[in-house]
Amino acid sequence: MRLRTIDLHEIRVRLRHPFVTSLGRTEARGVILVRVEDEDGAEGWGECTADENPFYSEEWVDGSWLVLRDYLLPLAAGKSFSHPSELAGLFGHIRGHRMAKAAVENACWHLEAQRRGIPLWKLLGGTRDVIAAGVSIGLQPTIDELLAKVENEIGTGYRRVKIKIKPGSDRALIESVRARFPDLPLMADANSAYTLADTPLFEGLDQFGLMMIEQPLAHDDLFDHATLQRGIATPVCLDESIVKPADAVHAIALGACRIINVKLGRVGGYTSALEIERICREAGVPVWCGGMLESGVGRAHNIALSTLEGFSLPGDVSASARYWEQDIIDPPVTVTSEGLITVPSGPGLGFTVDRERIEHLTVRRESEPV
Ligand code: OSB
Ligand code: MG
Repeated sequence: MRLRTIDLHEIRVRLRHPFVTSLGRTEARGVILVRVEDEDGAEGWGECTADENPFYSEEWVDGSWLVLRDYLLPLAAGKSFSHPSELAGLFGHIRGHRMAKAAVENACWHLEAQRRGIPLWKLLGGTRDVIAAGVSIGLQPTIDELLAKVENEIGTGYRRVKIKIKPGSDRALIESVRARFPDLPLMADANSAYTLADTPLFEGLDQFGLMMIEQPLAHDDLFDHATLQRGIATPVCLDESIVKPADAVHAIALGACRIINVKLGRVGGYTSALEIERICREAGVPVWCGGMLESGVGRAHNIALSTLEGFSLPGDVSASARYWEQDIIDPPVTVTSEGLITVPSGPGLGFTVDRERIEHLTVRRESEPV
């Protein structure tokens, strides 16, 4: 493929419901979409999963926009590639900015699948034609509202529920959900809100049979997570701490976690995500696909990633309707009453990207023609 054009669109979309975590509150998202087109007119789409603020990671929408506009687009435009994995090497001398890099690299994977006329998930080496969906439920104003949300999601069919916790809103939430739903596959995500001084709290959670506790400690730590994991029975799952394959190697060697959440943006794109999946599969560490409140483009990429063999646990990939009044792909992502997402069999992402809707929502654009 030779990239003839790369376009950036920033769309602004309101969430149907605010999403609250220990990091803050999200009511709307600015989503950067990358569109690549090759000389034959084939196209691919990628989504930058950076949030509006640098709270979950160092990246944020305005910073990603600049690094895309001033570095990544000029580097990639006009270049020829025999495989989309070559993008990772092209961007290698630029430190960090993984969500921005992933948006371009993933768009090129989509483009390559389009060129070959095959589903992207098959190009990736995926083996599932159906994936198990889970939900991530944000902090709610009251425990009763949380219980109602959980009940509603289970009623829709979701197979596993993750709830957000933060200091002061932790044990009581888990205790209440567990008491009401004794057999529910349940987990909690702290988004780095605790320290080793909170070890007694985590010891106390062992009795609730959580599938895992996600990212309890600092976003850039492995060592303290290893100390915590040695002291508790509940598996630790790392999210923020794993941004590249070497982190997965080190986390496993240290015993810092027993499960890893893989997010395409956080780890810098498919090449890195595939490597992490392989490392974990060979070490017997299950992985699952995390979410970043994606629009349809990012959501469709998450479905493709989730078809890989190592993704043996339900992820945070759920229906478009949980987030958006109207998604930017057609059809929107839906979930069966058994909590499953059928992987599309068509070429590329297997969904149509709704150009008209994207134009309507666009608040900023940039184009690198050649
Ligand atoms: O920690 O997994 C997280 C959303 C934004 C940033 C970080 C996280 C999340 C979620 C939501 O948990 C997952 C989703 O529903 O997309
Ligand atoms: Mg998380």
